[in-house]
Amino acid sequence: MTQKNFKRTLVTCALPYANGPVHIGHLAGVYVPADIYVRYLRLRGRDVLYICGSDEHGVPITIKARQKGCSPQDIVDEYNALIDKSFKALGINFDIYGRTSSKVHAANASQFFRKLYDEGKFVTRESEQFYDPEAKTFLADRYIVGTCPKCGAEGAYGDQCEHCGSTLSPEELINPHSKLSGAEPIKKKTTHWYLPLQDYEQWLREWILEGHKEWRSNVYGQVKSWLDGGLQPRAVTRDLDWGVPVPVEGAEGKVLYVWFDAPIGYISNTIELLPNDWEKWWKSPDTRLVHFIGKDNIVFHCIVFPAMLKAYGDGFILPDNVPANEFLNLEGEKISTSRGWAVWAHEYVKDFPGKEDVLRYVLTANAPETKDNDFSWKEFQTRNNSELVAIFGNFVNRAVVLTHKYFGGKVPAAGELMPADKEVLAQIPALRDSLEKNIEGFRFREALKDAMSIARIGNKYISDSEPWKLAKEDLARTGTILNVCLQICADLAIAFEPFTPFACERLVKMLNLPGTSWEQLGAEDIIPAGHQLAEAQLLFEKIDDAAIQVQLDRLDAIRAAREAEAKAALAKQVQPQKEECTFEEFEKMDIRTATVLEAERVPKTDKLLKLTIDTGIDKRVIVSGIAEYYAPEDMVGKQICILANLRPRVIKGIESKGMILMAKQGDGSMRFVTPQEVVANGAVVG
Ligand code: B3M
Ligand code: ZN
Repeated sequence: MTQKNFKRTLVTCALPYANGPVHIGHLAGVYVPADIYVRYLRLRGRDVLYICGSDEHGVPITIKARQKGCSPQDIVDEYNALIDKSFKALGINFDIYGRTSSKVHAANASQFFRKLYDEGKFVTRESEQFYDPEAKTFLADRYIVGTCPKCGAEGAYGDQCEHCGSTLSPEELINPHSKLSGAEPIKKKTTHWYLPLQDYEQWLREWILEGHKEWRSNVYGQVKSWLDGGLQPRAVTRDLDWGVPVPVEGAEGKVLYVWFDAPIGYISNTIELLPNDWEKWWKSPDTRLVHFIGKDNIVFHCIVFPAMLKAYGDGFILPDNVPANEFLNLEGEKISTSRGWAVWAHEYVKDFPGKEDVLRYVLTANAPETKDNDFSWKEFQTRNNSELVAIFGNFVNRAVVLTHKYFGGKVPAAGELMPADKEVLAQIPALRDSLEKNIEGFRFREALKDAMSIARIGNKYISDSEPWKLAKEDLARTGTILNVCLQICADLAIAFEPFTPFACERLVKMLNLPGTSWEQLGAEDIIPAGHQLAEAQLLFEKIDDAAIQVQLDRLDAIRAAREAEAKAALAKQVQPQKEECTFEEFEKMDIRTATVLEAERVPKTDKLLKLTIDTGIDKRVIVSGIAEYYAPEDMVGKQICILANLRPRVIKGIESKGMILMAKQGDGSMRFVTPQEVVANGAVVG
């Protein structure tokens, strides 16, 4: 189905979890592409509804609340406001930015569940879940902590060890205990409701694999592999005290599973916005529903939510397309809210005031539409300086400044057009057609290239025509050239509006236009001769190295802190005890105190020190791999413990008689062992 078969378009954006700010990964993955699409449809005069809102339930929010010592409501209130503000600052203006902690949503999600429950669309299952006997509550995996069985790190969660990244189950944890009370979790029976997804498998195959072959290959492929893998019943309730209560007698302490509740939030937010008119958006075949999401949400938007809508019936429409993006990385590393490795939208807006368009532009230019991609601050600076400033901005500035200089700011008459003029103008309609095809096809990177081609054409035309030279001898020809340039400036104000709305607003003001419409794009006389332009103003400003360095330093500090934390965690890791030995075996070892008399590095090695020591028995040389941890001068005069009767070995040509006893931590770092007080050299350690 194409856009043309529908009377209206309902665009939803994945509801961001209200347990942290939005970052450039969210923007590149979901919100900037969606905004480009909605702005374009509106430019085309299409009837669009643009829905989003905070996803305010789920375990991570309750964990964050515990960490901050506040309520989950406090958490979602804080981040709902911050996220809403961030979107608006970036020109992402939903028709409603709602929230799933709203009363409208609670009522709507409850009735949605209850209808499926009453019509027997769920199956129940009894299972054993971990339960905290002291806090008297069931424990989600994240609420169970213990020692990681893989790396020995403390504080591993029941579902994952954040130190070594291993996926775990609570049963695998060593010494598992509840984050709530510290008690050891016990298993307790609990009943939950499940949506039997397998019952919808054939229908999903027909609807998607047969009916939507036009979906992006990453989406289509993921759906196909889920279906080929066989669908399983999916839990739609959880034992939690934060969420929409399960509206069934005897279900106290149970709430709707966040991924059951959240997609219903799209409908709730529409009801909140249009209480008397929402059904024409959600229940009419004339509405085209498009879900903008990241790839990690494909199964919920292409399988679970459609199955829920199918089960509910009542005429709910299904998504006509789900253009899911892949992931954006940051400076070559995965963006991570929990590890703070991100560029936060609200911080960007503060650090780069007036450059909101630049972020939209760069995130579109390198959008992860078909594969994961990377954001680097250097590329951000380069694209701004060499594309937006040097081409788009520079072209517009020259056209407007020269019109003020030679024609008092009035659009000069377009005399007879030369072949070069016609050739330039003739390229715009084709670029408009390509723009339309690419945006309608959710290929926003390609669409941005089309828009940028218009700027490149204009910039080349004015550079080749050199009106600033021509003006002295042929003002009429100069006027024709500038007239052509100003038409192209108007084209840019239209073509770039979905991508860089703030700059286009300024450009429309500079051209003193009452407004623009998509139909004007590519026309030859958008701005009539004699039209008075407003004063020239820079559309974009260069970004200097210092501003970029501030961002890079911030990331370096995050990386350093993370490495220090990982090193500290590693240092705490304890080697498992070796196998038993007999006292007789121990007695063979002759451990003595000794004092270092001289110390020097072993040439051509990084790790070795040559120590001359007084063992109380004799003076001898020991070669030891401690140069990474001790400078030679720091060792002189120190009292150490040595294994005196270790068979001598030749190391790097030096005979080493004995071994220094070192305390080696999990991260490999070493400290030499020394008596708490100085004792006589040769004292027997045992
Ligand atoms: N809250 C966002 C995420 O998985 C999730 C989307 C819900 S859309 C109904 O990052
Ligand atoms: Zn681990």
